[in-house]
Amino acid sequence: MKDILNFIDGAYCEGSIGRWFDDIDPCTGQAHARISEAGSDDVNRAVSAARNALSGPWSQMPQAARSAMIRAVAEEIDNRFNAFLEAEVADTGKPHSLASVVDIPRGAANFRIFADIIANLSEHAFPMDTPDGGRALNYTSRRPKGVVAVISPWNLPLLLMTWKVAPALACGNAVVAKPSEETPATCALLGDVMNSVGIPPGVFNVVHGFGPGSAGEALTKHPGVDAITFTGETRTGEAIMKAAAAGTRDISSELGGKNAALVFADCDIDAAVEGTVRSTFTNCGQVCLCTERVYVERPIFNAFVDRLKAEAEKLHPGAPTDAKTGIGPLISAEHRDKVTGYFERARAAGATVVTGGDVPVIDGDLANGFWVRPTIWTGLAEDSPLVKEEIFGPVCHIAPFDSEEEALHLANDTDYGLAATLWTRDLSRTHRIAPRLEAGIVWVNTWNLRDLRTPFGGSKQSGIGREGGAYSLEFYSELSNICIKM
Ligand code: NAD
Ligand code: 6OD
Repeated sequence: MKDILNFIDGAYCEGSIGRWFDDIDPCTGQAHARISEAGSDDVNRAVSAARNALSGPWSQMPQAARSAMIRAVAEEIDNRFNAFLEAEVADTGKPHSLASVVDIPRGAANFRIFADIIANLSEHAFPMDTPDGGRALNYTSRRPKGVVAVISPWNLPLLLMTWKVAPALACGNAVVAKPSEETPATCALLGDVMNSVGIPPGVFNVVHGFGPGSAGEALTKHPGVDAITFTGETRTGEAIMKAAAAGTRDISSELGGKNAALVFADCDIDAAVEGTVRSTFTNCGQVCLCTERVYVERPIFNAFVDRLKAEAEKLHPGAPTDAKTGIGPLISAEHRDKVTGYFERARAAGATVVTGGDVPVIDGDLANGFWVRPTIWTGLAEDSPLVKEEIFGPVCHIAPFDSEEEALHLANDTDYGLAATLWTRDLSRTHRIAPRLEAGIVWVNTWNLRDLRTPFGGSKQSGIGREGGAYSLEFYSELSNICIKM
C-alpha cells in the first residue's frame, strides 16, 4: 500500500503527530493507500516555509520568468499524465473515459491559462489635472497577497485544486494546499512536479487531514495565512468565513448548488436530452454544476421524461478501465448513505420514481463499492426538501411548467445560485431569460462548456467572488493605486 505524505518546504514528510488514515478506492471499498495526517506543528511549519519563500526570489521574479515556470508545471503534468490518471482514478473511482478527458487535461490547462494571463498582464492609468493647474498620473499596480491557503473538495480533485493553485502562484503568492481527506493523491504528486520545474522550496506546500480539529481548521485559523480560497459545501464555507474574520483575511468561496435546467418545447429535444443526461449524471452527479432540478414545458414533458429515463438506464456502473462503464461510484460509504437516504425520503414524500432510486447489485471485486443507480423523480412538491437541498448524486427531479415567467420563477426559487441551463431555439427568449436567471453561470443549449478566461462563481449561497482568467487577479493579488504629481 502506498504512503501519501505531506509536502513542506520542498520535501515530503510524515506528519509530526504520527497519525495515518486510509485512502479508500470507492469502486472496491478497500484502502489503496494510507495518508499521513498533518498536525498543527506541521501546519505551522508549512505556513512559515511559505512566508519565508515570499521573502526570497519568487515574488520578485520577472513576470515572464514566473509565467514560464507556471507553464512548465503544465507541461510536467502532461508528461506525467498516466501517474496523475492512476492516482485520480484510485481516489475517486471515476471512469478513465472521464478523468482522461476532463480532470487531468484541465489540471494542466489551469496552469497554462494563468501562465498566459500573467505574461500578458496590463495595468490601468488615469492621468489627471491637479488643482494647481498641473498634472498627475495615477496607475494601478499589483503585488502578491502573501500566503494563500487553498482548501479543496473530493469531486474533481486535481481540477479544483489547480484551478486555485495556478492563479495563486502566477500572481507570486506562496501556497499551503489542503486537499480533501478523501482524495489527496493528485495534490501530493504536485509537490514533485513543482520541484522538478524549479519552483523554490516553500512556494508550494501540502498538508493532509480533515476539516474541524485537523489540518483544515488549523490552516484557516493560522494568523500567518493572508487569504483563503475554498471550494466545498456551503456550511463549510460559513465555518471558514468565521475563521477568516480573525484578522479580516480575504476569502473566495465556490460552494454548493441546486442547479435548474429549463427545457422549452421549441428546443432541439435530442440535444436537450443528451445535455441533461450529461448535466445530471456526469461524475455520478458529483459536480457542483450538475442539474438536480429539470423544468420541462408541458407539451414535451412526457416525451422528455421517457427519453431521459431511457438514456439514464444505459449508464452502466463498472470498473474505471472498462470502456463500457457509463457511471462510477459515489465517493464514500457515508455519501452513498446520504444519497440513499434521499431515495427513501423521496418515496415517503410520494415521488414517482421514474428510474433508479436504489443500489445496483454488482459481483466480484466491485461488490463493496459505493454504487447507486441513476435516478429520476417526478411529482414532488416544489417546497419539498428534496427539491431544495443539494443531494450531490446522480439524481434529478423533473416538473412541468406552462409559461416563461413560471419557468423563471421556479429556476430562481432556491437559496443557491451557481449554474442554470436553458434549452430553446428561440433567440429572443434566450435574451429575455438568461440575464434574469440568478446564477453565476448560464449555459444555453449546452452544459459545462468552459472557456477559462470567463468569470466563474456563484451567487446567493453558492459562493463569494468570481475566479477565472483576469477575474482571478482580483483575489490573488493586492491592487494599489500609485499617484504621481508631475
Ligand atoms: P466539504 O465542504 O465537506 O470539504 C471541502 C474541504 O474543506 C475538504 O478539504 C475538507 O477537509 C475541508 N474542511 C471541512 N471542514 C473544514 C473546516 N471547518 N475548516 C477548514 N477546512 C474544512 O465539501 P466536499 O464534501 O469535499 O465537496 C462537496 C461539496 O463541494 C458540494 O457541496 C459541492 O457543491 C461543493 N463544490 C462546489 C464547487 C463550486 O465550484 N461551487 C465545486 C466543487 C464542489
Ligand atoms: O470548471 C471549473 O473551473 C470549475 N471550477 C468547476 C467546478 C465544478 C464543481 O464541481
